[in-house]
Amino acid sequence: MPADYNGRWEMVSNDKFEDILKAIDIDFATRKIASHLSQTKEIVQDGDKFETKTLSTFRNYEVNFTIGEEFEEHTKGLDNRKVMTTVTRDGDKLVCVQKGEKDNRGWKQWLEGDMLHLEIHVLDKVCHQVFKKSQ
Ligand code: VLZ
Repeated sequence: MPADYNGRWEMVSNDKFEDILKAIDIDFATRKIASHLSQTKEIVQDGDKFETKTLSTFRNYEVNFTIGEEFEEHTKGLDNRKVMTTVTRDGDKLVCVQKGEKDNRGWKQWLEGDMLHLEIHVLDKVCHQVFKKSQ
């Protein structure tokens, strides 16, 4: 049985998110707001298909993907770039590569008990977020 990411996940920590925002050229004022937001993840997973929503009081971000299928991701409301995105599995981990203007861009997501971990990386910056299952 692959890891089950279905559900609603509430942010409990967000380490160095502002570094990521800076690395993707988000302006100072937006960074100050965005880095203090509590984010909620809503994930609907059906086999290899994922529908994900990252929600906050300031902005929401939605992205849907199928494991192993490259697609063009428009980072709407973030840095508004187009990247070529592929999400694969490494055991129970999801590993995302976002090819585009910014090198080494992507994220990894995994479960530890009822916690969801997300590590976001761009250039030499790494952010670590933890979410707790709420539904
Ligand atoms: O996560 O792609 O969980 O499948 C932040 C929105 C979204 C609120 C971050 C802040 C996206 C707005 C992270 C800042 C300007 C992401 C994937 C893995 C989604």
